[in-house]
Amino acid sequence: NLQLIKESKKSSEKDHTDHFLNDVLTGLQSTPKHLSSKYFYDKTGDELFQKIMAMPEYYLTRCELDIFKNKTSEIAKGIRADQEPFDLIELGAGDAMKSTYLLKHLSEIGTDFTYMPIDISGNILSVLEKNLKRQLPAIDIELLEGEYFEMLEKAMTLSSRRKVILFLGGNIGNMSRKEAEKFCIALYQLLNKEDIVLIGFDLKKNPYTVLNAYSDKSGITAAFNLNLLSRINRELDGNFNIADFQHYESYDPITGACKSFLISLRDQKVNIAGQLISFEENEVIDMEVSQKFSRSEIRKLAEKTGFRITGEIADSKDWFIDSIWKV
Ligand code: AVJ
Repeated sequence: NLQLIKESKKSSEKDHTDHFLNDVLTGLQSTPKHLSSKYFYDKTGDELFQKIMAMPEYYLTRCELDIFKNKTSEIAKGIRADQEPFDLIELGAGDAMKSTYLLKHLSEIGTDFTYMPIDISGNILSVLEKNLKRQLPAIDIELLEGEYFEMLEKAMTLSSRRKVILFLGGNIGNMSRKEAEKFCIALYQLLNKEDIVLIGFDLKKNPYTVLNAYSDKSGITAAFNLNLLSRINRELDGNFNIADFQHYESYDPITGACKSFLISLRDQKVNIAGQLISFEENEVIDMEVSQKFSRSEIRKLAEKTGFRITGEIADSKDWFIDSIWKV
């Protein structure tokens, strides 16, 4: 009852490297320079992100864990678990630490479903697989390794039941406002009218609380960003000198954009797969956005993209919400 699905191996590994190289070169040849945070998650990146989730400053995971631990039956009711049968698809499942509480609850109440976690990191999916085999050996699982939409389309062909989509952790915050709208519209078009989406949003709060979560004193978030340069060195034959770059975090409490940058500490040239990229001293690479939302911004996003909000589950601090959307 467990299966791993990805594109056929031989062609896909080369395609992934080509795609990665192309994105990196395009991003670093643009003004301003940028890299995509979706590439943070190789094995080292996965390990650093697990360390981030354990940091005292990084409240997001604890808040959403509070929801999944203590409001599990509210979630089950929100996704109408006891109504018609469904399959559960999770976008960016990671190690599935939070969703495991829901999975446990669903199997306890005798729900028949297949769990389909999607993640770009094959490494974290094998961690997830190990955890679930130990904790919930009876559950049907289809591991889907790849990008959100490619694998969502695959999941649609594998499942003949109603769909419940989990998109947790504030992962939607890694998209720009435009990208988030496009994403939600595409999701709406893919789904059927009985399907439900549960999306996690990190709420706007004291700006220091947000800023500290992404600029920890121990330097783990800095290492998480710098690891992408190391990954480029490893996988794309780059020669970044990591010590010549410094992490910088900013938070704009009006727009809710928490942004990560890497600053070039000197004039330098970096070689990536034979291409030279020039950096000026103090030039930055735009690395990641982690968008924070107000409730009215969430409402606008749902309305603009066709969804109807049918519920909202907040943590006890009211810092994070899982919003339930119907097609
Ligand atoms: C995994 C996207 C939810 O944006 O909060 C953590 C990634 N980046 N610290 C986030 C992240 C820096 C995280 N998400």
